Order: sequence, then C-alpha cells, then structure tokens
Amino acid sequence: KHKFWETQPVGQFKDLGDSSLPEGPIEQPTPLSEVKQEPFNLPTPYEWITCNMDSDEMCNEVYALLTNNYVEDDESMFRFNYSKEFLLWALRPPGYYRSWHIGVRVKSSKKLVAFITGVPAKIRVRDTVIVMAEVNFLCVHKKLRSKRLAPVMIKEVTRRVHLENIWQAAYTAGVVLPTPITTCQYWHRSLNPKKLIDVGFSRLGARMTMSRTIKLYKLPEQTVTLGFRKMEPHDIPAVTRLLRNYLKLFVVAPDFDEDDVEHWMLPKENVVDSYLVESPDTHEITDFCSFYTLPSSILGNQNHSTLKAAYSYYNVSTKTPWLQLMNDALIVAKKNGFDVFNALDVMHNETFLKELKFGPGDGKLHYYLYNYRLKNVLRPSELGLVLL
Ligand code: YNC
Ligand code: MG
Repeated sequence: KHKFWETQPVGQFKDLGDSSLPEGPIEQPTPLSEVKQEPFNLPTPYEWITCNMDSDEMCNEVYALLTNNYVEDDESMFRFNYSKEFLLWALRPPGYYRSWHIGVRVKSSKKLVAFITGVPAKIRVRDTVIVMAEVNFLCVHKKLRSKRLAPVMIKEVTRRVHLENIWQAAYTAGVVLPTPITTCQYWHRSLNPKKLIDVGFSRLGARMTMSRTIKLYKLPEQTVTLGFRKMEPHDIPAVTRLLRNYLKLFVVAPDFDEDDVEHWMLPKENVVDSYLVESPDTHEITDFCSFYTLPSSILGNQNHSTLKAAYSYYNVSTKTPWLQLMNDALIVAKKNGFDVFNALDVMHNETFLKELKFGPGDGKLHYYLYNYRLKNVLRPSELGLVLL
C-alpha cells in the first residue's frame, strides 16, 4: 500500500494500538561518518541543486514552481500562493541550513521542476526537547507526477538532515500517510462573505440572503480590548515568557527562545501579524494573538484572482477572554483586507471557533513525526504546533 513509507522509521498502521512498543526514537543515530556522503541518484535527465534563497533569481524560480504546482484543494478551485517574502521568512529562521533548501533541475534546460525544504526547530514531545527538521514545500512539477520522484526527494532531505546530526522531523500533509500523530480540521471565518461566495469558497446558507449573510459576518471597525496593540521589538522577552508558559500545556509544541520569537512572531508586513494586550495599569503583557498571510490563487474566475487568507498562528489568553481576544484578531484582519480567517482546531482554538462564526472546512490536516513514535494518537487540542 505504502511501498516507500513502509520502509521508513515512522509509526506504521499495523502497530497502531500496540502498547508494547516504547515511546521515543524508532532508530538510533548512526555515526556521521556512516551517513551516505553522496546525494541519492535521480533519473538521468535531472540534477540536484542547493537553492540559494538569498538570490532574487533563485527565489523567483522557487516562487514560480510553487505558484503553479503546489497544493490545491480537491476540486482544483484554489492553489496556495506563498509570497516570496513569506518563503524567505519560512526558510531562513535562526540556525537554518542552506543545504536543506533542495531543488531538482532538468540538466539540459536548467528548469526547476521539484523542491523540498527543511528548517531546524526545537520541538518538545512531553518532557523531551528534540532538535528536529520541519519539512515543508515538497513539490513536484505537475508534468512529473507519479514517477516516484517524491520518495527520492524525501530520502535526500533526510540524508542532509542527518549530516547535521539531526534525526527527527515534523511535517504536515493533507494526505494520510503512516501514521498521523493527530488529525486536525480547518475552520474558516468569513470576513468578506460576498467575495467568498462569488468565487465558490463558500455557499449561501439555506434560507439566507446575501444581505443577511453580510450582516451575520459584520465586525466592529475598532478592536474593543483596552491595551490591544501590535507587537514591537521591545516586547520580545515578555512574549517569549507568555508563549513558553502557554505551550507547556501541550504534548507536542515548539520550544521557542527569544531569537525564535523575534523571527517567527515579530510583525512582518504581508507575512506575519502579531498583536498583544498590554495591561493599561501594570503594563504587563497578558495576551497574544498572531496570524500569517497566505493567499490562494483562484483558478478560473473572471472577477477575482486571489483569495487573501489569514491563518491563525500562536495565540495566548491569560486575562482577556478567548472570544474577545480572537474577535479583536478578526477585526484587525478584516481591517487589513483579508477575505477569510482560517484556524485549526489545535491548542485551545475550539473554545472560540463556533462562537466566533467559524465554519468547519472539508480538508483535514494530518501531523507527522519522523523517527519518533508516540504511544497514542493525540487529540488536536493536545497539539501546540502550527507549521506553515
Ligand atoms: C506528502 N505530501 O504516499 P508510498 S506537504 C509525504 N508527504 O509513497 P510520487 C507523500 N509523502 O505511499 P507525486 C506526500 N504525497 O507509496 C505523496 N507522498 O509509500 C508519497 N503535489 O511519490 C506517497 N505538496 O513521486 C507515495 O508522487 C509517494 O509525483 C509517491 O509527488 C508527490 O510539503 C507530491 O501537495 C506531493 O507536488 C510531491 O503530488 C506531488 O504525486 C505534489 O510518485 C502538490 O510519495 C503539492 C503538495 C505536499 C505538501 C509537505 C510536507 C512533506 C513531508 C515529506 C516527508 C518528510 C519526512 C521527514 C524528512 C526528514 C527526516 C529527518 C530526519
Ligand atoms: Mg513523481
């Protein structure tokens, strides 16, 4: 059934529910001298490249490959359209390795036809913090699909991760592979219902008119929480403390330090937005919310070419009620021109999704660990990790 994945150190379907298997690494690290020194073989027309994302030219090629060939919904109505600025942010966090930005070119034409990436991240599983690779942006050109190129790309990124003495990875996919640590659902909150209906992202509800629908999703012009403001550089220590304390609640979560928070949370225009609540009297930072910008191309619509989507990232409530905090996030997202606000049912998100008029999506998102077994599948609410 899974000719490739059955050979890999991942939880296998046949082992689900076998409580005799221990939790932890499936294979032990090998000495670095025993890691394969040369790249895996590609079919002869193709060659490996390490992508220098600092080069505008390289960045443009990667952007074009993904814009035309990356993830689509099941009905091919939308395709993710990660911006170049977003890709630079996602691929160059603290301590990143250029060797983990891997491309495949056609030797003769030099055309980029496949891509896969990893970035390092400290991820805690229960009490153990592990340096892992977060693997993302696996993409094979539409014309080269179903030729078993993906397994070679995965083996090559694994080899390059091993060369840095890193032996675990985390990744997500819309497809079911051996075997998810949890399966999450996307929820969508309409901000611009007219456009979402016009492009086929959502449908007019039963016994609903367009004007009733617009009224249903209407939001105030201004946020309501006193002390709600954009995060600034001087907030990094306080936000790091707030996030670290919150993420302790989850079985699997990133172990962020101040450098990580600076990179991942500090607002970056058209990439990531972060807001916090500073107590008007004590100046304490009590609450936090963030979302990243990931538009989708709308395929074959006369009137609209892009859907502007905000994706809930990390949120923490200690004083401001969840509903009020996240409603303020919706208000600023709406003000900034987003059409929809998406969120997974991870962490405490279920406490606000229904009440803030998010509706369940059809796509599922499966989370995976490479070379690390968990005894049981997690509930989404036990997961404290959001990948891009
Ligand atoms: C996928 N998304 O099951 P079996 S998510 C992993 N992630 O293997 P072929 C996938 N594996 O089942 P195609 C996968 N999709 O026979 C398929 N596979 O064992 C497996 N789509 O390969 C599949 N991007 O080359 C099967 O398939 C084998 O030509 C078939 O290529 C697949 O980035 C793909 O959805 C996804 O571009 C490249 O369809 C292609 O179809 C495509 O014949 C559109 O492959 C874009 C898209 C995926 C987004 C993502 C996370 C990737 C994680 C990869 C695994 C990392 C493991 C950890 C490595 C480091 C370890 C350390 C230490
Ligand atoms: Mg292929």
